[in-house]
Amino acid sequence: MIKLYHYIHCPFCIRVRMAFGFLETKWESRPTHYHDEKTPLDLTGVKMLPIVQFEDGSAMNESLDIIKKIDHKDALKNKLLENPELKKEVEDLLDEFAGPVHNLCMPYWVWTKEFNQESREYFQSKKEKKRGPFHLLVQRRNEFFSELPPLFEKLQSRLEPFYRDKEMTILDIMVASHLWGLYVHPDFQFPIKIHEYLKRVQEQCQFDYHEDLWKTP
Ligand SMILES: N[C@@H](CCC(=O)N[C@@H](CS)C(=O)NCC(=O)O)C(=O)O
Repeated sequence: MIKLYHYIHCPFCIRVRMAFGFLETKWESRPTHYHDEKTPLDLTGVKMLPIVQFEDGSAMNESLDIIKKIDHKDALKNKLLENPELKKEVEDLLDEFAGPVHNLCMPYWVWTKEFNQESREYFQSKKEKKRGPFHLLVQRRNEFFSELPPLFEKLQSRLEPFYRDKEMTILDIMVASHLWGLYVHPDFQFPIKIHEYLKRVQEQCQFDYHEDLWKTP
């Protein structure tokens, strides 16, 4: 069976989990600790997840390449990403979301069951180098939340009801996986149309974020 090495919170890893669900591909889950450098380095030579390992032992990374490879019939319309304008439009939107979403989520993700003390310290020290101390990010959370509404409006204007499409595509996996992390905030409410959109994607992918949470060794 195909094995997926992944971090529970990681949006790129969630992309692959969503694709497996949508494509009804059977897979073996290998939630991996963030400080575990050996596992990814042994598999691909790079400390980066997601990684899939196929039955023949070969392994690959890069979420979009993985999805393209497992989606034999192009059910997710991966070819849409060959349209440079559309690809840029989605990637630009994800880049705009990335700042506030990661500033809001990282200080909370580290306190979920996914992390132990060692992986928490590894993650925090790595991420704080770029973003500054987590406790200061938490203090600024209202500022980060206030950056989200115009981005949600932009996204909403493109939903038909999926991302510029009547059917679910790879673009919805890219968008939904990157927004999913915000559910870590119990007091945060997505605008209803965006919440409904995320639920539509979740249903199509039979996606259960918490399914693997308690499997992290
Ligand atoms: N372009 C890659 C990006 C994957 C990526 O950035 N993964 C992050 C986790 S979200 C990672 O493995 N980081 C390892 C580290 O920073 O130590 C993909 O689409 O798969």
